[in-house]
Amino acid sequence: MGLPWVATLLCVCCVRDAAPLLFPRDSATREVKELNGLWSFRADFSPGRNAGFQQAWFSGPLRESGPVIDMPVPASYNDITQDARLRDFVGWVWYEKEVWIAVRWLRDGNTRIMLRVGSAHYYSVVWVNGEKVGQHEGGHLPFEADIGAVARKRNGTSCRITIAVNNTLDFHTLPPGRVEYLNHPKRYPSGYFVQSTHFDFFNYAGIHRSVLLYTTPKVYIDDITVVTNFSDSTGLLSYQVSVVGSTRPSVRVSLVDQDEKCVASSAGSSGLLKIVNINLWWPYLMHEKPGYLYTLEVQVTAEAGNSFLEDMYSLPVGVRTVQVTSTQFLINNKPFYFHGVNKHEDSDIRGKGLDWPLIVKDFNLLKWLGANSFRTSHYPYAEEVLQMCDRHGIVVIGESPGVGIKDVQSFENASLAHHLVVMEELVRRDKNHPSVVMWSVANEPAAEMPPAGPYIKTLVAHTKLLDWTRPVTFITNSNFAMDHGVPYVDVVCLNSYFSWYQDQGHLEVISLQLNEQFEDWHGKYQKPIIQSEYGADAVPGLHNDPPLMFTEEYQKAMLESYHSTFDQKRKKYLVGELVWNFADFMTGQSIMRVAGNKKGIFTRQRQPKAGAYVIRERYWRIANETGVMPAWSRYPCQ
Ligand code: BDP
Repeated sequence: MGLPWVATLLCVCCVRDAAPLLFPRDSATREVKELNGLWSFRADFSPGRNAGFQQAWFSGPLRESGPVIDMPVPASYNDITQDARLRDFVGWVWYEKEVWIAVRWLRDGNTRIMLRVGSAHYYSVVWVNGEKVGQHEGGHLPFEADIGAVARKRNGTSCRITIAVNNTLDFHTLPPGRVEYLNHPKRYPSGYFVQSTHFDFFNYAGIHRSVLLYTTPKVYIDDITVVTNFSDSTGLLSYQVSVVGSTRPSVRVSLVDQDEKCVASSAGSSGLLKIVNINLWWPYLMHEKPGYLYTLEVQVTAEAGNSFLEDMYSLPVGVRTVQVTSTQFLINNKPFYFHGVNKHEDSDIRGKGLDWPLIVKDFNLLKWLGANSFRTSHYPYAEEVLQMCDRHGIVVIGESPGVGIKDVQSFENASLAHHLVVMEELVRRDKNHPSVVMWSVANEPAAEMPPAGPYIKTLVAHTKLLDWTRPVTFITNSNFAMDHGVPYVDVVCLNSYFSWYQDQGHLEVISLQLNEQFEDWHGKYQKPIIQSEYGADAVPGLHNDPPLMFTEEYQKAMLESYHSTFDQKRKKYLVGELVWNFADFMTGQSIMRVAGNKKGIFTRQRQPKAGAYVIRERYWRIANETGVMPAWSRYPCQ
């Protein structure tokens, strides 16, 4: 049986808007207005989930279509109400907000008025005053629409913004999923369906990041690309500025240091800046001043008709290099060891909604742990998080939402085509972040299936075309003899759960199996390796000595067993270890999970479990051993 709301989805797929490039920032020529707060909300509970489209809920105020409730933005909608139907809802939900647009924005025909959604999961359609202005496929990445023309039709009155969001996943979405109708009349009511996925984190949905309006002049800085290098104490920054709205813009750039001194400048839409006595961007715990950022100030002027237009944008930039050898990962030509974590965007009540207190708390915990890195498992995180990483020197492996690609249909061309677009959106969004040192195109695809070979090969090649400066990988958990994807990566990233998913309870097998794992993969590929996941569930407060599965003692003992083998391989080709997971997180309901995945070394409320103390001791010890750590940061002086 077909899914009516998927049909709706297909027809809006035909047109796609360009994804935004630059993070919206205020400047002398740009204004930003946040639309966060309470929105009106209505889930479409109709059997086909398509009443909203049939009855055109976008054409008038949402409250006139039926009952609406308050919904905070940004937040997932799932845990906000007491309605069980909404928690596990699949289909279209509708958001609406009335907003005022400043008259000066409307009256100035040389001002572009952009509506930008930081992310909405999974498929979105946007209307302003009942007119469709855009749509976007994929959660976790921003999209925007120029709403100037529509807004100006109603000069001086408020604007009604309607956003319909659908969380339905199918074989070709990213991540993939599946809606199954259960047609057994004695066991399920008629029309009953469920959505299933091959990933364990809960498929939170809604508007997850800020919605905002921002302006630019009609001639505007559309994109900036920065590539950095250095030679001795001279930094090199090559830049490219793309301007839209004028064929002959005049572009000036200047690089300003943290003392607000201009250290280099140039004219022209591309060029090379030389910075004497460069302050390189260094990871946390690798230098006295980690995360050093300059500001690239870009100014564009152009004549447009009878007007003289000007646009300005300030981009934080860090100067650093990344390289990979057969045994090392180098940052600024020095061996870098990832002692880090995997995370999720996840918290109670908010789900995947952007939450500043949580973000800052997590950075404080990362520093407390002595962690220098994380992977954005299993999707791109908010840009605000990457900006924090840039400033604090936390190194990032930026991952696409390519998680749970397990069915053969999900390797078909339709999936690949979308996956390539997502990599384009991701690289365009994050290419200028010095903290991002590697791209991960997928997590644990079924890499032993033959179609995985060409699929991963194409993805990696495409990503390298988009960005030749960073290594590219995907995360594998397949058998080294059967994996079809690893030949194409720069760094081998391995997930393994010895004594957990196999040999349950047998901690004594870890060192043998882990040693085998490393020797097999390095022997075959001669590439550096990162242990990209390992860990054990621990129910906080559950204890047993000797260690039993699910106790804090077991988590601690498992981590320690892995660590002794890591210490041997670290001297050879192991370039990183990322524990699974930083914090407990919500999952779909199953007998495998006790109210979520408990492999966090912190609870979901960010309280340390026994594993956190093991990791903390270890990471500070590793950082101390590198010998480049500043005195102020020596454990336990934090
Ligand atoms: C790995 C997945 C991760 C899961 C983890 C687990 O990459 O997303 O949460 O297993 O089972 O295979 O805890």
